[in-house]
Amino acid sequence: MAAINEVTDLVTEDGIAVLTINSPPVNALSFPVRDGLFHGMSRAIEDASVQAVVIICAGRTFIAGADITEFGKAPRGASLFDVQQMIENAPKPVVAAIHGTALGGGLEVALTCHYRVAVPSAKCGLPEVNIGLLPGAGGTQRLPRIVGPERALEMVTSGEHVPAKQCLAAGLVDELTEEGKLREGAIAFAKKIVAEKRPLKKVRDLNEKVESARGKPEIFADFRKANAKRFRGFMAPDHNIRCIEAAVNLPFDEGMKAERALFQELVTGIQAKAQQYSFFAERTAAKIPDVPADTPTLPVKTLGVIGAGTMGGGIAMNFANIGIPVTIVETSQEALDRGLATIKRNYDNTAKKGKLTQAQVDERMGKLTGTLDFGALANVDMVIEAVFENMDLKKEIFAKLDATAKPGAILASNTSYLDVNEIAAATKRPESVIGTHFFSPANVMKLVEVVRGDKTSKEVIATVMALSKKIGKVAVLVGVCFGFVGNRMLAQRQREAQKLVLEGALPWDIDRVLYDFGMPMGPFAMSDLAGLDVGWNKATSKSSTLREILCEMDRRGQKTGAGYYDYDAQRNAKPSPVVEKVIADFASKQGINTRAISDEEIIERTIYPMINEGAKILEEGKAIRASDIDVIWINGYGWPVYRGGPMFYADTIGLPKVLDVLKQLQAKHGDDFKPSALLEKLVAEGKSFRDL
Ligand code: 3H9
Repeated sequence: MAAINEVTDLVTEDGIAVLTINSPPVNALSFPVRDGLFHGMSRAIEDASVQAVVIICAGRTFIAGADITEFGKAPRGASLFDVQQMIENAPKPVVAAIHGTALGGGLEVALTCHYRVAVPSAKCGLPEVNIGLLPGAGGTQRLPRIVGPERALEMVTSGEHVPAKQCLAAGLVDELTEEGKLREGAIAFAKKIVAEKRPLKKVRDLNEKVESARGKPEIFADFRKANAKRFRGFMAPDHNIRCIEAAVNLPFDEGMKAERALFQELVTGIQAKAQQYSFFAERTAAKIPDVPADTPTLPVKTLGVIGAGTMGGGIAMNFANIGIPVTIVETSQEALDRGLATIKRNYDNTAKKGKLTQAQVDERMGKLTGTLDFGALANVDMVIEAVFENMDLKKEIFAKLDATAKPGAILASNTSYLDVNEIAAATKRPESVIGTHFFSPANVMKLVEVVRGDKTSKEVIATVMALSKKIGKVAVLVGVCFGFVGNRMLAQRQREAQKLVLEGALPWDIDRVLYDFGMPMGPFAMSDLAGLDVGWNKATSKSSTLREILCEMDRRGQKTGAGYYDYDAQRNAKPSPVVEKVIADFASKQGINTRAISDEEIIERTIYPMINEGAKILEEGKAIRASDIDVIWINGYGWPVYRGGPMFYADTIGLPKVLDVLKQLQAKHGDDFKPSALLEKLVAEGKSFRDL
């Protein structure tokens, strides 16, 4: 075996050169990998005894893309383009042997090979769009030449990882080899190519599929229209579409030039930076400084959930989905039946969309057991309590759990606000108690705030973080404080939105500004969706807030056909003249003079205090790092990923400006805007949140 460099080696067996890349964790196309490929290929080409070349990877995956950490740095060594030219123009067949995932630049390298083989478990995709980019190494020009422009549009704008069998059907892969025997399979395939004297197939020369789409601009217009909502605010999807258009309308080399120019626009822009930051932020959130990666974890093979309401049911589904049996405890048969029926309905709806088979629905439902017997929790490995937010009730439940659950069982609370230490103190085993704050709907939303109590053990933290990943969630560790990270910051925005309405901005103005900023909906549309009467009490309601007045008028949100907005039968919202009058009357009763409020002020009043609260959270050590806060906002509240999260956004505005605006707002509106000490310090030191 001859080492080409520290991450590649070349060995020739029976006339077939096998060029192996071994660059953990994901064989990304870093400078040494590119160099190794370049020199390995040139050696194999020069060697007259070599009849064909197989490019294969060691470790868990084929090349998973360009090395994202190299973007923005000075180029070094062989470029990806040089490598691809060398492969595509090789005078002997080159076969890509794919396992794991061939993604982005990885698939683009494979597409310059003359043939591709894969194991059945492999997947291929061009996921650049998810990091604000487009495939910039010919992917947008070669892919449609194999799969056709329509399928290519779908693939590059969704970034989906396409299973090998589908790749085979689409012609993206030429042959599947036996699982676990990729090397042997690829060598045998290469020998077959040589024996049969098959041509050196260059994807760039396959023009039939792109040519047949030429002169049909409706393909692109229709696609843009059908996906406008999905692409809202993002730059990358449209740039990807423009590249596929170029593939259809231009000769290959011209199309490559268009791809390059559009790639450059994206890679130098703020959206790509934000989306790449977010990619790494999500992975960094799993790293906890004092809970090292080798911390032992506890086995969680069975779960108990207390409460079959919306949250309890959604939480239970996450575990049933991965085959963990769940015991759901309720206090009344009626509530239990209702909860289980809701879960069944959710699964059935997913099945109707073709995303689950009936057998899968039955299997998952089969993992759920409902009971009224609290004692059924005696043997489970972990319990998640999901009853309503009442400290006395939670303490009572945890005391009972302490008496019931087996030693070492993890006792988790799904509280969204309450003090996990106080809950833990109701047991004699606070080291086993932790918060798992799921977001609603819990079977859909990706975020879990994992709340660390003062006494929570490291094993319990490590277990819950790993388990969250297993059920497909993004977990962020946070400390105990009212509302933890997400809801604590949200409270700032809600307070200001309510105040702004009395000062003259209408609910739909505020919602429009925040929607245009990229949020899924504004605070008033959100209240209407959730129901204005959550936490409202008719008996004690005294028309003392707008919300009370609206609830008293039976305008309780979408469910009553009216809230801040009026709704038609299809739940389409319309600004309400009634509400406008209610607001005007209430403001005048309060002696507030209304005024015109600009969109800019709406952003500053609602978002800057959130940033300030985020800084306080960091100051108090309730979040480990600024990027963790951003992960929470992107995955729990739909903050637009192309703006990177509130803390990243603050850095892009510049902290001196944020501080300055907060000071002005403090002078006008009081200490709700008092800048945090951390923000003052960072500005004084010329630093940003990312420097922390
Ligand atoms: C591109 O290719 C551009 C080209 O079109 C053209 C250029 C001209 N770079 O996710 P995991 C790290 S753009 C650097 O936890 P999994 C990751 O940070 C790229 N590092 O594992 C983590 O590090 P750590 C297009 C990368 O098994 C570790 O690897 N490709 C890269 O759950 C493990 O990652 C993509 O967008 C990278 N490209 O999932 C694919 N990828 O351990 C992005 C990963 O220190 N990657 N790392 O935290 C993925 O989707 C997933 O990582 C993958 C594995 C599915 C591969």
